Amino acid sequence: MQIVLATHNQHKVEELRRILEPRLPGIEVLAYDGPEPVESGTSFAENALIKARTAAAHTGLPAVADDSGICVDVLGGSPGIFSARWAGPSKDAGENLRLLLWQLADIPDEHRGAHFTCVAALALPDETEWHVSGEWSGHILFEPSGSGGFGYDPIFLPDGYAISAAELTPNVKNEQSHRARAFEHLIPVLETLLPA
Ligand code: ITT
Repeated sequence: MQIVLATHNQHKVEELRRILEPRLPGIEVLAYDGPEPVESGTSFAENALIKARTAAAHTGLPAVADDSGICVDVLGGSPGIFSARWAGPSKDAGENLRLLLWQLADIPDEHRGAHFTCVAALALPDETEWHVSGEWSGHILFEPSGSGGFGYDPIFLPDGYAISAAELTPNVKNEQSHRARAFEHLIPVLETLLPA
């Protein structure tokens, strides 16, 4: 059985392969290279479903998508679904996190709470759909630290850790993250719906 990962973000592909492949023996996880869907939804769930539906329709295979982002308490949950393009359409991770740090420059540590959210969606070619979510709580640092991970990881201090998400090993991030938590809920669905 094959499933397709409906993302153009190579970092997500790597993390999702590491999360899914050991748990789904017999299921081949393919990368998606079809048209990029327009993320016109107003929630993580809507956008995740748009991506999964688009890839399922294009490939004729079950498609799994991830819509994710960082939600900062003092910004009312922003950047949220706009995380990838927070500083503009180029999706430049460095510019995104510099803008966020600038916006939080005067905010003291105790008010820098934030969480990552991930909604994982599954769409089958017969139009059956499913979505589940996961969160990862922490704080926004005052400056970037670490070179692992991607996106906002260098400025995210996960609860329970004294190092940024970009300083965690991939194994630890892939056990703890919003993505790990969302897909932990999707794996039983995949096991039930998709014969190996
Ligand atoms: P696809 O839509 O093709 O999947 P994308 O990167 O545009 O790729 P999203 O619209 O879901 O995906 O935006 C996710 C953004 O949220 C991502 O680009 C990062 O800026 C941020 N993000 C999500 N998960 C993250 C993680 O684990 N670590 C750091 N930043 C993350």
